Amino acid sequence: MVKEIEGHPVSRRNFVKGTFAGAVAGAGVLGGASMFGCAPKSEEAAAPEAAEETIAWSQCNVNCGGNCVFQWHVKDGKVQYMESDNTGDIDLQARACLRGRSMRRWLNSPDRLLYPMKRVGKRGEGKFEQISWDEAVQTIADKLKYTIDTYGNDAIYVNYATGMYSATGNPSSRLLNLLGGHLKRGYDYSTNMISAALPYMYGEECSPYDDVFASSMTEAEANSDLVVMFGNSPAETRMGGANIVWDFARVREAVQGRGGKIVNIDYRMNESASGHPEEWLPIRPGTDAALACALAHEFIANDQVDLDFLHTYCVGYDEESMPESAKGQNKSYKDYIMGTGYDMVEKTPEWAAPITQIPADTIRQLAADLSAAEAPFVVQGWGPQRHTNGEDTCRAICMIPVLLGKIGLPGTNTGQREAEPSVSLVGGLPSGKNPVKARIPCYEWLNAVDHGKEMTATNAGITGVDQLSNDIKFLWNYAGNCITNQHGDINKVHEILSDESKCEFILVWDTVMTDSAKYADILLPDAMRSEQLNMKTNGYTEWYTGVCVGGPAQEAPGECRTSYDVMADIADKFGMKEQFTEGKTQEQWIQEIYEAGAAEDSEMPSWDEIKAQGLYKRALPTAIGMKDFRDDPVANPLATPSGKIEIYSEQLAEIAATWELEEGDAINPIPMFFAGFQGYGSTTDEFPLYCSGFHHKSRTHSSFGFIPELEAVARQQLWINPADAESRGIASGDMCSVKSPAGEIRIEAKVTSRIVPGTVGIPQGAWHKADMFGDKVDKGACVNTLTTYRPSPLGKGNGNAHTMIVQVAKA
Ligand SMILES: Nc1nc2c(c(=O)[nH]1)N[C@H]1C(S)=C(S)[C@@H](COP(=O)(O)OP(=O)(O)OC[C@H]3O[C@@H](n4cnc5c(=O)[nH]c(N)nc54)[C@H](O)[C@@H]3O)O[C@H]1N2
Ligand SMILES: Nc1nc2c(c(=O)[nH]1)N[C@H]1C(S)=C(S)[C@@H](COP(=O)(O)OP(=O)(O)OC[C@H]3O[C@@H](n4cnc5c(=O)[nH]c(N)nc54)[C@H](O)[C@@H]3O)O[C@H]1N2
Ligand code: SF4
Ligand SMILES: [Mo]
Repeated sequence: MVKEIEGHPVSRRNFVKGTFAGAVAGAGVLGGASMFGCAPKSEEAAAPEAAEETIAWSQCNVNCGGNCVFQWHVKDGKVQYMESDNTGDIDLQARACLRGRSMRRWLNSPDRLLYPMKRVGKRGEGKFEQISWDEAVQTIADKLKYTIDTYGNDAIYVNYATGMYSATGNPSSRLLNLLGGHLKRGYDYSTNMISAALPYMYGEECSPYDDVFASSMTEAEANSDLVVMFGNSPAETRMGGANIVWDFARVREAVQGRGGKIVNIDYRMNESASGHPEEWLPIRPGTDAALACALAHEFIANDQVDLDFLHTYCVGYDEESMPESAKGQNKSYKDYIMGTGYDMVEKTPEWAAPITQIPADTIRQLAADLSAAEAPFVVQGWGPQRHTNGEDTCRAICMIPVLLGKIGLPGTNTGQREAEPSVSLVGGLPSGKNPVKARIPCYEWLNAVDHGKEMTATNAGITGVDQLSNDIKFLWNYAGNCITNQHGDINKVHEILSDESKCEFILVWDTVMTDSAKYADILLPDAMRSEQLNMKTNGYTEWYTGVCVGGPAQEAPGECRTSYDVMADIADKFGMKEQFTEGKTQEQWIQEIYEAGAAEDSEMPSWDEIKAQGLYKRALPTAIGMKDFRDDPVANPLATPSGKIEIYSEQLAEIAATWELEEGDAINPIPMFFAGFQGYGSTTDEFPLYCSGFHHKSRTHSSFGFIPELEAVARQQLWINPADAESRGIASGDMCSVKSPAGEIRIEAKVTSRIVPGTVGIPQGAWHKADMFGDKVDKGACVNTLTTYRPSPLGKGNGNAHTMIVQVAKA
């Protein structure tokens, strides 16, 4: 007997047995819930011959945070069509967006990799030859052994890769740790700058993915009267039912319903503001800190700061609250803003207007609205921090609620991204212990290939050791496209990886022939998660926590195998198969991992029950960031040296004094406006336009980028303002050349006043398509052909991902 579980009908069974209609009857009515790809259920046709069908549950395992639910309808061993989540409360349905709904096209794509291959052309040329699994496994084992014997385990590096999230998803570390470990990696490509900087202000436990330091959107919905969003577009980056786009629609309704408003600050009118143009506050990219400083100026000049809060909860606002080491030097935040310290420039709205392109009066109005709001909910996406000055920008935005003392209270937020609680119901395959001490910031891998042994703690943010003792010689790349496409400066990557004496061996393991795959020495085909038993707890939705178990829906094509089995075979070459598998199949591991999770949580169904019902989920409570600290700062201090919010960080001052930085870079102890490399003021006659990026609806990064139907829905286009287009004779639909100091792309123009003049915008993740042995012009319009490889000052991250200078011409 399957027990009654909240949000899930008891009648669900794996086998539909002709009761198809009855089985979904408990699913609820979906009226009006069709926004952003969450299609109403009525659009999903019932199976014509339901009696012969089975349902296999699975999930979308790419990295957009949703992990939305699939119900594959299977007949004769082949997927017929997909239904998404139609179970339980309609507010808790993890319904797939259009990308997830195109997953069948991925599974059945003619572009699938079908067998192991070895490279026969030059790196980057894309010429491969089929080999046997045994040859592939033997070659990898031989190269691993050679690398370990010749250089040591710290010459092996597992590249950052986010293509596939699943409980048994990526056992690479488990395997390599058995062999003595591998060079470690820190940060990620999503949040590198904010992850590096914000802990200096809010404490080292502060994570960009939690509900302790950030409030949930549901809190804004319940209590806020003003939502101010910096570079945050849930309608693009948090699509699908398992994400917050639906909640965001409810936030708007609730906030406006109580007479409040939404302000969406972005260099383009993003999809979240589209249809609500009055909400858009256009800003030049990379200048949010200048806006934040001018707002601060207004709060201070008009006596609107919460001095009690600043003196009780914070360090460094004014002279009185400065740490001893920095007293008497005019180094406080207030000194910076009011022009009595640092650059001695007063950060008035008139100062900020030409930098931000926002009129001074508009800045004054926003300051007045913020200080008048009872519960301002200030929230930043990760767009503003993905800039060369992102480390200052993210802290500068957080200063807004700090100055107003609107933190830890109902309806407020800390200035971070909305909470993304990782309430994992189940864990993953244990990865064991990695004995290698050295760790590099993940974006530094290319430098570590090129000149790893020169990299130190103070010139490259190396931790664990003072200096690397090896260059990277073996690059292991599973389920990622960050060798080229998603990294930065693809032309530079090509140059460094072409020299086979540097990185001697590259393993790429994917499901399709990506641009990164062209650099592989051995290229392995993977079975998709819908082609094996899959289990995944919820993504980073704040809505619900859940777990989905099911599959395979159909057999993997060609010679595709599960990576677990292949890694067990690699372990076998070292006589370590038993240690790798512990005598268990992948299925047995999944059951064990599930049962360990269920043992901790009395509400979770049993293994037999979850196998029968596929999905278990429940709502999460709303969160108010830093509530405990606000309630009692003595009992619940922050994990900063002072236990308080550090507006001035002595640790950052120390780093600034001791690290070796690239010319023009800076690390600042207080959050300042600092233009950054290729930022404001850096355009030239040759490159007179700013250029920035954004995450696009038709792809998850480069994933789904080969599916023509999705490209047709939301095309890869250059956003350009009419003022910039007309002077260049460019009309919508024209093919353009975009050149940066790093490279050149071809892209179709979208002439629109939805972007600020002087800046062009390019959706990130398009597939790089260039003749790397010819003109290198990228006809696929990958933004990373244009980015310069320059790790950010503090976190050594991909700040350049959204900061570029370019010229545009009709091609
Ligand atoms: N300029 C610029 N660059 C960026 C960004 C930006 O905004 N601007 N964004 C950055 C961010 S935030 C991120 S997270 C990274 C993401 O970069 P990546 O982690 O490289 O993400 P994807 O491009 O989605 O690549 C995932 C790969 O996994 C493969 N894959 C999917 N399923 C499976 C599977 O089951 N098995 C295997 N073996 N492979 C599978 C897909 O085919 C795809 O090639 O990109 C970063 N790069
Ligand atoms: N559809 C889709 N969804 C995704 C992904 C995807 O590739 N496609 N990727 C997923 C992943 S791994 C991540 S990390 C997240 C990324 O989530 P984010 O990092 O938040 O996404 P971005 O699109 O880079 O930036 C958000 C918004 O900031 C704007 N922006 C860029 N620079 C600036 C700036 O300097 N100032 C201001 N005010 N605005 C700016 C952009 O135009 C965009 O509208 O999205 C996730 N969701
Ligand atoms: S791409 Fe993201 S939102 Fe779309 S179905 Fe997959 S997990 Fe859900
Ligand atoms: Mo990301």
